[in-house]
Amino acid sequence: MNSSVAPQAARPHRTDKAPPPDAALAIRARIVAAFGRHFLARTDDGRLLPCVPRGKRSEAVCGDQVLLAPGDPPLAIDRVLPRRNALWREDQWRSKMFAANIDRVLLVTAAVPGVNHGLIGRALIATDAAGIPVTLLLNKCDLPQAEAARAEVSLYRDLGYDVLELSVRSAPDAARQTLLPLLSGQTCLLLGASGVGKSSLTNLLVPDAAAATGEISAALSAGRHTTTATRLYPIPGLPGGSDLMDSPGFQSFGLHHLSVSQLQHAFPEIRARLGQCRFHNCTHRNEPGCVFTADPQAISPARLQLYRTIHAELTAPQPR
Ligand SMILES: Nc1nc2c(ncn2[C@@H]2O[C@H](COP(=O)(O)OP(=O)(O)OP(=O)(O)O)[C@@H](O)[C@H]2O)c(=O)[nH]1
Ligand SMILES: [Mg+2]
Ligand SMILES: [Zn+2]
Repeated sequence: MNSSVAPQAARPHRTDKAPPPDAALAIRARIVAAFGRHFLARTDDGRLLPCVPRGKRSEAVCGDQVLLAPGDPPLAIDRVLPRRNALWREDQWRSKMFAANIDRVLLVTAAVPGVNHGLIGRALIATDAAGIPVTLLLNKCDLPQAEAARAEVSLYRDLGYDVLELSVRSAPDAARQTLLPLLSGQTCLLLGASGVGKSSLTNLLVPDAAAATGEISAALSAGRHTTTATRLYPIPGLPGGSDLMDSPGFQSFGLHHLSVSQLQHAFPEIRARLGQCRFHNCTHRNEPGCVFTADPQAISPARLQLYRTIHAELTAPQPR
C-alpha cells in the first residue's frame, strides 16, 4: 500500500482486451472531461470526441493523452499514453485520481468558508509527492473575514510557498492579471474545498466554460450547486497549451499511497532538519531527543500534529 511510486503513474496502459493499436490510424487526443465511464477527448486541431474505455475498467482521467480507435462515436480508448505525473488521494478503501499531466496546481482557499489547514496541508503533501509545483490562492479577499484568513495563510508563505490573494467577484481584472503569467503555456489544476470559488475563477478565465457555480442553484432554489466532474478548458487569449482544469471540491484527502519518507520530505520544516534527532530513524512521534518535540521553533504545534496524524495513518496495520 505504501509504495512510493504509484503503479499508474508511468506505465502506458492498454485498456482491457484492446487489439494492437494501429499507430497509423489511431487518433491522438487529450481527455478533457470524465463522467464515470464516459469521456470527452480533444484532438490537437480542437475537435471534441466522445469516447469510452474498451473494457470494464476506466483508467483514463482528465488530462490524459490517449489513442482512440477510429470508428463511429463513441470511439474506443485503445491506450492511455504514459503520464508525466498524476495527482491522487487514497484512503483505506479507495483511491481517486484527480487528473494527470499537470504543470501546476493552483490550491484555492478562501476567506469564506475559511482556511482549512488539514486539507491544505494534505494537498500540499500530495502535490509535493507527485512532483508538481503548487501556488496557493486566497480568494474572496473582498469579504470582512479576509484579514483573519490572511493571517492563517501567512504560515505557508513563511514555509516558502507562493501565496497570491485575489477576489474573483470584486476585482476580476486584477485576478486575471495576477494569474495570466502563471497560466501561459501551462496545464493548471484548480484544487480546493467546496465553495472556495474554483468554478467562479474558471468562468472568469474561460468565459465559454459556463462552469456551474453556487449562484445557479441559488436562483433555482435547488440547494448548493457544486462541480461534480473535473474538466479541462483551453484558456482563450493565451498561447496553445494553456489549459485550466476545474475540479470538484474535496472534503477529505487520504494519503495512503505515500511512503513515510515522502511524507517527511513534503514538510519543508521537517525536511530542513532531517537527521538532527537523537535516533537516525526517529519517527518524530514520541522518541526522546526528537528536535521537533524539543524545539517549538522547529515546527508549529498544529503542523506537527498533522504530520503525526498522517504518519499514524500510513503506518497503521492494514485491516484484513
Ligand atoms: N464574496 C465573494 N464570493 C465569491 C468570490 N468568488 C466566488 N464567490 C462565491 O462563492 C460561491 C462558491 O463559488 P464556486 O465557484 O461555485 O466554488 P467552487 O470552488 O467551484 O465549489 P465546488 O464546485 O463545490 O467545489 C459562489 O456563490 C460564488 O459567487 C469572491 O471573490 N468573493
Ligand atoms: Mg465548482
Ligand atoms: Zn524526531
